[in-house]
This record gives sequence, C-alpha cells and structure tokens, in this order.
Amino acid sequence: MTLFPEMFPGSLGCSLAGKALADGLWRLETVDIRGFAGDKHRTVDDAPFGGGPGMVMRPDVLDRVITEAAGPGPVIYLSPRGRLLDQARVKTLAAGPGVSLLCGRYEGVDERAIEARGIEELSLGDFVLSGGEPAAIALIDACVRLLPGVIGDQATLAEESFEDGLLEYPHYTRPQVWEGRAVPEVLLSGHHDRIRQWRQEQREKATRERRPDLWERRLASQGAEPGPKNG
Ligand code: 4GY
Repeated sequence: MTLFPEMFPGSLGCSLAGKALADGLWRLETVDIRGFAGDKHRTVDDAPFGGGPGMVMRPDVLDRVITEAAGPGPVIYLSPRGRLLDQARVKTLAAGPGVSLLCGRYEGVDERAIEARGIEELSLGDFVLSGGEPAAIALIDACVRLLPGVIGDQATLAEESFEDGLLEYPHYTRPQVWEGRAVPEVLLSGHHDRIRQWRQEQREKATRERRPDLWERRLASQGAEPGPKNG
C-alpha cells in the first residue's frame, strides 16, 4: 500500500527474488493508496493538527485501503518509531501466510489509524528515509530469500549471521595476495578443524568489537555476568 506503486517490484524483480517471483514462489500485489481517496481531487493527506511542517496521511483513507486491500497476515507500518526489525521477526513473517506493508510519505500517517487497526510498527534502523517504500522492499527481500527453493544451497542459510547471534566470519577469494595483502594462512592449510576454529574466533572477535550490544545479549543468554571482564 503506497502512493508510489511504480517503485515496485524495484529490486525485487531482479536476481534471486525476481527469479522466484517469475517462478511463482511468491507474489507481490501493489496497491495505490490514492485510489482510496474520498474526493474528486483524490486527497490522501492534510495539514497536521497543532501546526508544524509537512502533511499527514488521513486515517479515513488509510482505513479504506487496509480494509479493502490488505491480504492475509499482519499489517505492518514501516517507520523509525517502530520496534527494530530482526531476523527472528523476518523468519516468522516468511513462515506465515503473507504480510501487508503500509508505506508512509510526508510526515507519516495519522496515529489513530495505527492504533485503531492494531497495526504493527517496525523500523529498519535509526535513520530516516523519505518514504516507507525502500524499507518495504528490504523487508520483503529478507523474507523472500528464506522461502524454500529461493536460495538453492540451504547450507548458506544455516551458516549465516544471527543463526546464533554472532556476526559472520570474514571471507576471502583469489588472488591469494592482493595489493600486498595475503589471505590468512590458515585458510590455505587444508586443516578443516583449524579453519572452523579460526572462523568461530573471528566471528566472536568481530561481534565483540563491532556489536557490543549483540555480544552482551549473547553473554546474558548464556547466564554470564556483564561487566569489565565479560563486557
Ligand atoms: N528507518 N525503518 C523507516 C523510514 C520513512 C516519513 C514515515 C525506517 O523503516 N522505515 O525511515 N521510513 C518514513 C518517512 C513517514 C516513514
């Protein structure tokens, strides 16, 4: 549900997601919110009560589009005010019957529409897009790649980040030396146990250094005490 239906399928028409779309492994229906306006000028927004800049999307228009056009599964509004999206939510959505995504523009939507219709609000992160559409495309992409048959190699999915709350290990390919930088020796050794151990250490180091929030959560879930030693 968008004021810019021409933004879809966008990147979802390309690569793995696009092939899966063409193969019928998933479907995308784009609904033009403007088609649910109530007047001849097809008005969907109005000035904010209380003043301030910009325009707000009208709750009556949003109610009509949700009632008449939402599919099976939850209705989700993508905004920086939402709970942070994570891989666990993506997995649940991908396993479900579908999802209806409401894409905001301008200053956003009238809060009453969100409340009254029990709409789930999710955020991709602490930054502001000019509209919900790129976030919707990202959410759909994350779900579609989990659908059976979209990614050929299931090992790729099982091994990746967030399966166990750690970031991925670093990857290397040819050339063996590039701009004076050699590939870590252990990866050329053929010692698969040592390679596995090295990669696990690299994952832990990267998570500790780059995402202390994930590292703390992992320690907490293992019952460790946070602080200078384990922090
Ligand atoms: N960040 N995560 C995000 C976003 C655009 C004004 C409300 C985000 O999910 N969506 O920045 N969305 C805004 C634009 C209306 C949505």
